[in-house]
Amino acid sequence: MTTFPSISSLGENSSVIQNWCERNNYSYLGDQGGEIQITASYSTEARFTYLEELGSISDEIYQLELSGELPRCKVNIICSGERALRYALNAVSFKIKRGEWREGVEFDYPRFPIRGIIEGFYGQPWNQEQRLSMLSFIASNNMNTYVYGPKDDVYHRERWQDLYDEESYTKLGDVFSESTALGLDFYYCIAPGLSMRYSSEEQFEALVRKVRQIYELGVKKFCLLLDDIPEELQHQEDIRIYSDLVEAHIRLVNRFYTEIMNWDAGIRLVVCPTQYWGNGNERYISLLGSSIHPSIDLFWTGRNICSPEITLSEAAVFTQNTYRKPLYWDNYPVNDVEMTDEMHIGPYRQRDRHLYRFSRGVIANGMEYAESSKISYATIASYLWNPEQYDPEASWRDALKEVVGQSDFEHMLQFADNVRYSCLYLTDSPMLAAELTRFNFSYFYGDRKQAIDDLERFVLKMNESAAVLLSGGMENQALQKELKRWILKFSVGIAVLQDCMNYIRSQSMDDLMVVRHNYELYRSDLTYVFSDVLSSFLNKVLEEYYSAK
Ligand code: LTM
Repeated sequence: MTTFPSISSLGENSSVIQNWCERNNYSYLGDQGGEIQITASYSTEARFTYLEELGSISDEIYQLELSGELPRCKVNIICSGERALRYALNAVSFKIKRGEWREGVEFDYPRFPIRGIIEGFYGQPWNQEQRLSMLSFIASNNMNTYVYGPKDDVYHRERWQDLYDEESYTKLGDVFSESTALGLDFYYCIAPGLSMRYSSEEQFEALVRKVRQIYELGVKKFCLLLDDIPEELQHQEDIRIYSDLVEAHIRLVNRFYTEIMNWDAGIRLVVCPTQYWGNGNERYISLLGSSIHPSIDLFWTGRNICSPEITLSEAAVFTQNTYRKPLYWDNYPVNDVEMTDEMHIGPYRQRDRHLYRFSRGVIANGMEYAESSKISYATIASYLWNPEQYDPEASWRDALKEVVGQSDFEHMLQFADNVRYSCLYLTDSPMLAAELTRFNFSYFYGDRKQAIDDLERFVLKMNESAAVLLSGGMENQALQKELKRWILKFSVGIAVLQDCMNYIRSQSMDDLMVVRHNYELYRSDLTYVFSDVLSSFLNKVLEEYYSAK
């Protein structure tokens, strides 16, 4: 375990610094005696409150001045407020952990205004421990929003009219309090669309009563989710009153918004439309966008449910038709429904570097595997902070180190490099693919024995990593448990590769039979690892492409 330097701080913001230290495993020694002496002040000067680039007011800007060398040094922070102070402290911590401490001054701020995650997947919702750990993780990665909307929390969707029971209500309250303590915005989502009769006064009142229960916890940010429901009106009473679904939704959203704004002018509402993906100029989304209150944000997943890329022109079409910038509900790393054989731990990609100028922000939908989600979430956080400088590979390595721990990093990298496939990246295994390309070339045009030796060495290294990851001794036990299914498939794939090496070396038909037999076993397990990189090679082996003749 790394030991971090102790911290002291001077000034009126010491309680925030102390709180941050306690949550981030730094020992806090009061106003003197710490190895790092921090002084922090809030400023209302324009450069700390106004982002010219976005033409908006911000409370997330900081300046950090580092003097001296670790472990004895001084840090002077000037910032726009408490949130910005936390980001400055996170920056100090990153520098310590990554060994990047340099004397000097830096000024920084996030590019996307809304940067967060949604627990919005189908499947087992995170348990309370996972949820609280996730809040702390995203806060330490400079995100600012957590959205609660697990499809399988019955009170959120199926039994949307029922008030929370005492136990669930207390837990939700704790999640809200913890979010607030960490400087995160907490959004509560309600999803009445599976059964709601839009024309019913009684059901509208039930919706308001339910949301009021959450408001009484202190929550002021809500989402009305109308995704994944019938696209046509279902109830005869509604069909009689409304010409179509969008008319019912416009009426519902505006009425609901007016109602909750009467409670409190500080309330914010986000709506997830029934048509939440596409070009952004279709009839439903254009009518909804042009008819609901301009302060309501709209969730949008891009051109697809899981969009391979998000471009500026797509964002512009959405804005032209809905009169607001999209708030992206990005379906990555989620792996529910048809994606349950995949594990999405690769880096975030293919979102335009300038998207922050054309959108309200990004909320990334997680996997039910909380620890594994943290790997891609860390890369998303770094993209959202500064997309113009975002480097997916560098950020991914940092993320692996952070989530997996330094001691298991190299082994995890060997594995994770073969588990990158998703809608953002339709291939996999770049290291193995490069190794196989080298093998092919030198097998046919170079030194055949050397080619076999080199590939075998690479396979042995992967095998060693698989053995360590399966041994049960990883620092992050929860992660190991979640990934076990994929690590097992990885090790089966490696075993078949080893069979191939035996056959290529011996050229014996018996060895080829072993490859054939084990390849069938490998193929019968649908757990997705290696994408088609390994199977393309195995098919060639079975076609006797590497016959010595
Ligand atoms: O994406 C949206 C708006 N809704 C659902 C999500 O709840 C689900 O997790 C993803 C991925 O399957 N797809 C959806 O349609």
